[in-house]
Amino acid sequence: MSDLKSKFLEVYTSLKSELLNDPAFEFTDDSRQWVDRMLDYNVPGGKLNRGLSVIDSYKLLKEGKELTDDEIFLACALGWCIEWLQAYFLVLDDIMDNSQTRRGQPCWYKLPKIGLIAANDGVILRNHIPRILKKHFKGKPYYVDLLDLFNEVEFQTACGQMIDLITTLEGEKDLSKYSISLHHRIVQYKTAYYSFYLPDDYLDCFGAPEVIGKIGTDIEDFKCSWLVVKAMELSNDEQKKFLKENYGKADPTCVAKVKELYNALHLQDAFEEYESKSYEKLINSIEAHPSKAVQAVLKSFLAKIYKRQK
Ligand code: DMA
Ligand code: MG
Ligand code: MG
Ligand code: MG
Repeated sequence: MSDLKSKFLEVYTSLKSELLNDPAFEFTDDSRQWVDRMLDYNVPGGKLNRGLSVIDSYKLLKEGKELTDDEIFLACALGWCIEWLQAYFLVLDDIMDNSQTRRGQPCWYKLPKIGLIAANDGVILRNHIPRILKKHFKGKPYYVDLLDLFNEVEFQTACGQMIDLITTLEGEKDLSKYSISLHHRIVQYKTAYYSFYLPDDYLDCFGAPEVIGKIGTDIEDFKCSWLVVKAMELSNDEQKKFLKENYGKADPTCVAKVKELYNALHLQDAFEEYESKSYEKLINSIEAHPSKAVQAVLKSFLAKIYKRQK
């Protein structure tokens, strides 16, 4: 493990212990244990790309100047706030998407004795962010800006989740309303603001569950994914009819039929082409930015997601 990552994980342990001893709530042993287990299950188990990027970016923006221990701690704490935000959204997202697995284990709400208590756990996760910020950033001139930024990003992401969900409403399933612009609008709000833009739909369908840590549900859930939009674009009338008959059904044979059609339409090739074209476009616009330090931050982000397998 890199030094940076082990430092980052150390900070998790200390933030968790502060939260478990927050004087604003009189913990009992049971409630403390609940939160302890809930945090370990949902917060640190991902790739940590977003959290680690905060420290990476801070370093790059300091242009080689050595960071103090205090600065490293604060960058880690802020990185963890993003990981907490992500955990909050994922716990609730898995309930709403009726998903089974996440990060290589059953979704939190699927565990015995958890169920819909997970909904409140999500709210707790969200509320931990201002607790962390208050403890470590109160008194800094940018404290209010940090709170405001998390509020802003949460609002945009929640709106993205809303449009992702209401486009799949039962009884109104209509593939012909799915377009690339609707898809862009959904991913812009549900993913881009709190991380970066990319169609993670590709991995939902073609990623290996043991690698991506989750079993995709976009086809069953009638999601307006990049793949189904592209499939509609490439299909003839007969294939469109076939897609309409099989998309959005929980039946595994229907899901398999949709994947067969995706293969027949060579969507994997179409995606690769789309991905490399997007990469070129992004590199060009990054290189047009006047600051070399900002260019480095953006390129390091892009390197983390380009041709990713998980
Ligand atoms: C999830 O989108 C969005 C947020 C804000 C967590 P998604 O349902 O496509 O994610 P996943 O495919 O990981 O369930
Ligand atoms: Mg989901
Ligand atoms: Mg979702
Ligand atoms: Mg997805």
